Amino acid sequence: MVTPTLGMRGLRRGKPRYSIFSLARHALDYHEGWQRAWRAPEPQPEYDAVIIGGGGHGLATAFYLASLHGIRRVAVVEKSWIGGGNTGRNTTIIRSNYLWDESAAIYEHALKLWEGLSQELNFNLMFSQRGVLTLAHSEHEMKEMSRRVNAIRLNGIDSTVMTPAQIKQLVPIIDISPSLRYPVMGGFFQQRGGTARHDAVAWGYARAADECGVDIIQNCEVTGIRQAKGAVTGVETTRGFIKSAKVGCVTAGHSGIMAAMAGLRLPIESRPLQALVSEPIKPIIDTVVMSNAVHMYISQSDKGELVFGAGTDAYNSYAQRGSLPVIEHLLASAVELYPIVSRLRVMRTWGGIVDTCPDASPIISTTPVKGLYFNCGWGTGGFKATPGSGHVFADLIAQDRPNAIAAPYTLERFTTGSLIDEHGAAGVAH
Ligand code: FAD
Ligand code: PYC
Repeated sequence: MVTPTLGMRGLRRGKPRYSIFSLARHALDYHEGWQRAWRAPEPQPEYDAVIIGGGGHGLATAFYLASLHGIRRVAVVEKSWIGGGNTGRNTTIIRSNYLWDESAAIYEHALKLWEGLSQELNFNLMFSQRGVLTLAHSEHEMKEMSRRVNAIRLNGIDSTVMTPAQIKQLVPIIDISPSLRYPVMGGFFQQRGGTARHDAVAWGYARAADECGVDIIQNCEVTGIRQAKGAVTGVETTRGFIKSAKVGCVTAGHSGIMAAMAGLRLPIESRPLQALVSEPIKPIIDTVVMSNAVHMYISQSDKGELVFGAGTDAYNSYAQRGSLPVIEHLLASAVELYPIVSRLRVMRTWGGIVDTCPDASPIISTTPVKGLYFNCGWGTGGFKATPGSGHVFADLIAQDRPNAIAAPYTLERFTTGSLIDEHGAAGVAH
């Protein structure tokens, strides 16, 4: 994978700047003299829109604001480095097999964008439609699976029910013996689902946004949201005040803190979510398998590491790490379902802070403060939504009203009661 400093602008315009010889030369020059893939500008005193949070969602929002809505005086303000939050910490599962129509609309919108995104950004996102299989381990899960697959198909989204024998054929390392604590009784498969390289998503959007004139300002923490007469006027940052009549907040696990800066309270809880990888090995699994009942999922990265994830830790926290019992539980389940795993060593574990709403669906909304918008609450499942989320949020910021896809996700649903309960679809990490 090329690093973001390699400078692929020449390639973007169809004029290759790097031949095989120059790549070889660069392998020896310790990355010296490489062109930056995006600028490192000083914050300007004023922008047409400020996006707080340089994760995938924030960067995508800025890109679509500039490229689709012609709002080019945009800053993305990131307190650390872009992609250093959940965007760079997730397990990269992409799928659109949700239960409710509202969810199908937004996640399928995102999946369709994923399908052309490497081309659109001219950045190899390593998007791989290797399929996502969700296992059923009980009679209850089998019934729930039928309901879910019918709903998914009614929305025109691909989903196939599989028997244990078919699952064994797809995933030879799985143990399907009926004596398991959580026996594999069946599963459903979305072939168009898969994975993508998470930090490439941040880099690809950053480079494309930068090319549209967006200022990406790293190491710049927002410490306050200024408002006057019920409207936002800008943000206080560790690098000074930045004036703007439109501020979009896309800070995932920190959204509650940002809302408090504006005197608002969001129906969100922030919790740690953990994942881990094994040492790298030769390819042994070429799809993604999720087990909601045991809160464990597995895939294999292109580097060969087995990627495992767990459910959330049960307590609220802003620490980007979780507890050992969750990892122990994850590994016990992994060893039981995939016995080969017992012979591997864990290479690293990490955590991110996920922002979860009571219905496990996101918030894409205006707020009582004019010009202040929130895009958050993606919880354990927002990576897959990145392009769709940025696309509809840019539209909301530009038009000051949600489009048809975003409309069900405004804050009003918490007063009207029109919740979109997706705990089941988000199940594996809950
Ligand atoms: P982030 O990438 O977290 O970006 C928010 C940014 O805001 C951060 O960079 C942060 O530094 C910045 N910020 C915060 N406060 C401030 C401030 N005051 N000033 C300036 N900047 C600020 N989703 C899936 O779809 N599939 C998966 O397989 C999956 N697996 C996951 C596994 C784990 C272990 C975790 C933690 C999450 C997983 N998710 C998954 C969820 C997914 O990662 C998130 O929903 C998604 O990445 C959120 O993207 P974002 O851009 O909104 O947030
Ligand atoms: O949303 O598919 C998902 C997911 C899997 C693991 C974490 N989130």
